[in-house]
Amino acid sequence: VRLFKMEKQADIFYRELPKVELHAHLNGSVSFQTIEKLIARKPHLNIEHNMTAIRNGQRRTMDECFRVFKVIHQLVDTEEDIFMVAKDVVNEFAADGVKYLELRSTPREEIKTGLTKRRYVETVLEAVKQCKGDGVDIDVRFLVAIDRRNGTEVAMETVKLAEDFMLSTDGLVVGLDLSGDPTVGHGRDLLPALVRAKNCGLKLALHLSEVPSQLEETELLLTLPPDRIGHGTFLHPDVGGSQTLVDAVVKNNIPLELCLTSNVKGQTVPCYSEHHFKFWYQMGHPSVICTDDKGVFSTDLSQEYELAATTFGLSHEDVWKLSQQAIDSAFPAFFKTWSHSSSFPRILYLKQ
Ligand code: 6MZ
Repeated sequence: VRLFKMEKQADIFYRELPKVELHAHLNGSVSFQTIEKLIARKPHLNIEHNMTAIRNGQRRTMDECFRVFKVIHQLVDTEEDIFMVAKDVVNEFAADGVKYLELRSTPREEIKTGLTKRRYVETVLEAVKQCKGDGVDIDVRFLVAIDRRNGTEVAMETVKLAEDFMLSTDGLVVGLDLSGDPTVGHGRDLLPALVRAKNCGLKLALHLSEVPSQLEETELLLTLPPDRIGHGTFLHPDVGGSQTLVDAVVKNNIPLELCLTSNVKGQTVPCYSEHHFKFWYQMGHPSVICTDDKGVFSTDLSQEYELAATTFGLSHEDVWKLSQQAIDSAFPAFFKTWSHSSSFPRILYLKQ
């Protein structure tokens, strides 16, 4: 049992560092403890822990990673499940020192349980509000996700849903995510939905160039342009991307959400030292360390910062700066005040 729990905790500096998480998929972030509660609710599914998490040292193909999400979706298929999962995830990020979180999730309907996409989003937002009411020390916003495999029509419906929520939920819904298995579907079919989202004021966080075969799609989607890029693993020329793509990202100053453990365990990056964080960070381009799926990849944001620091030789001061700059890539506009308390820094945000 212990093997599937967090295998190692990050050093105290990284845990106490105030952090900003901008790329976290709700159902990929479900912890060992929450999975245990879900399995107890649904013993008939015969799901075991090793089907929902990839331990340290293990690797999976992307296809296998996407099968893991399907297993988790089986476990999370009622309003009660979603509420519990969202509350647990928000509490866990807060316990890890995350002060600002942009959570993303794909609205799902489940005929069997009567779950609708609208209730799905409402339930996540209710959980977020309850955490706030409970005094959990974290500020949360939500991105509605489009799963690329579901095609044009569903993408457009999802944008309309996100638009409704953006207009009616006190600023909690701030944007749209494009994610899902990168080997399935093509961005050109989703372009009308993304254009609509942009025109109505939703911010766009798009998974781009997560696998090598997406050059043409990336070129097309960069014309929007997106407000942030998820992964962007194959953008730069050394890994088969192109200088034109890099130039477009730099010219538009589009921050990258970079997820070290996810990319290494999912085998799109061969090892930590070859992670594209190095390329973008050295260039001084906005690079934000994120977890992607902290449950599935058995990690947390503190560990991701520690990994980046040990792999690329970052000092505590560099790490502090990296974490501080992440807030500039958040979707809402903030006035920031960062202050140092006696031994550890604190972060305060004031909404503009
Ligand atoms: C692309 C990913 C992903 O939406 O049910 N997702 N999409 N690349 C990744 N890298 C590993 N990790 C997660 O959370 C799970 C869903 O998030 C997307 C997939 O669509 C997955 O089904 P939600 O909360």
